[in-house]
Amino acid sequence: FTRPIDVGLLIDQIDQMTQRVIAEPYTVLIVDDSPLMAEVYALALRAAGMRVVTTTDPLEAPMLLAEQPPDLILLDVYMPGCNGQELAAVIRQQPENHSIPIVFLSGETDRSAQLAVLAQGGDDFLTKPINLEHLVAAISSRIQRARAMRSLMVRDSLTGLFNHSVTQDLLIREVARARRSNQPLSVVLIDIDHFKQVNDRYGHQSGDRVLKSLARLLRQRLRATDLIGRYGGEEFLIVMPETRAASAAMVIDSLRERFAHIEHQREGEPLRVTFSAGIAEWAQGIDASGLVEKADAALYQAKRHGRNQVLI
Ligand code: GH3
Ligand code: MG
Ligand code: MG
Ligand code: MG
Repeated sequence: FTRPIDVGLLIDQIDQMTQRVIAEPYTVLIVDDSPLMAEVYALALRAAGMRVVTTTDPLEAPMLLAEQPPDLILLDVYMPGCNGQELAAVIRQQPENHSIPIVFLSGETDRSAQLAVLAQGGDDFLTKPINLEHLVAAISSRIQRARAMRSLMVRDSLTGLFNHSVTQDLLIREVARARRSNQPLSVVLIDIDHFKQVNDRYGHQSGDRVLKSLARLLRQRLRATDLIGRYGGEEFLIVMPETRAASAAMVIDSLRERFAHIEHQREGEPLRVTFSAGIAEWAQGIDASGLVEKADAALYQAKRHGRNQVLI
């Protein structure tokens, strides 16, 4: 080669490509008492690449929502048993459903009736008969914005990992789940070694690149069910459900080794960085903050014993 390959840039590009490819298809829940209408809308949305679940029974909707929260709910207004307006109010009672857009689709053309329905937590009111292209466009743009908004609220902008407060919420949820299911749960606290020196010697931008590359490594190598958060500046918290501390330690130690070998600097001085990690396993009587404290104590020991190591 006459020119060295810019590995960092290449990985960034591949990362962006795969993120685009593995981006989840939009999912829509259609609630309409007419099976024919439900199927017509579903066909149009599926043709546009969306995943669609339909039900003609409004009473079934809350259960479907709990099973798999959709990106958007397309809701008929006049249905026997429970109308769309009542259903929207019920859906909005659940905090986890607050950010799901609800779009009403109905033959109702009376303005004040439409507004009354929207007041129950709807985001838009489309009228039947509707042009299917219009339906697809209206739904995709709603979902696109809802996803962007959600991502802004839950993700750290530098690394794309969960931000501090979301990580904490997820940990609390997982501790409750472990308590209920009596399954093991491990928490890992990672802290980059001598990171201040990295910034001082190589500049803040290089430091940022190191943070991104660690985030990328964690995302690529951990399980889809592991929750990865940027807990502080150069601290990462990983929640590993159904995992014992010993197996968490094995996984994290192999990541530690892999990370330590990454050549971060592209030109000028070579730059290698290490991290230390502390691990704690949930046990009866420990809450989320107690678990983080235990992981932090193990991390402190790892630092004290010379860094670049993983301790339980
Ligand atoms: P130790 O091995 O004991 O953890 O030493 P350390 O230098 O990593 O620890 P310290 O807490 O003293 O320094 C953390 C540094 O992380 C200081 C801060 O400037 C840097 N930092 C925090 N957030 C960011 C960031 O977003 N980007 C960059 N480049 N640096 C950051
Ligand atoms: Mg109807
Ligand atoms: Mg630190
Ligand atoms: Mg540090």
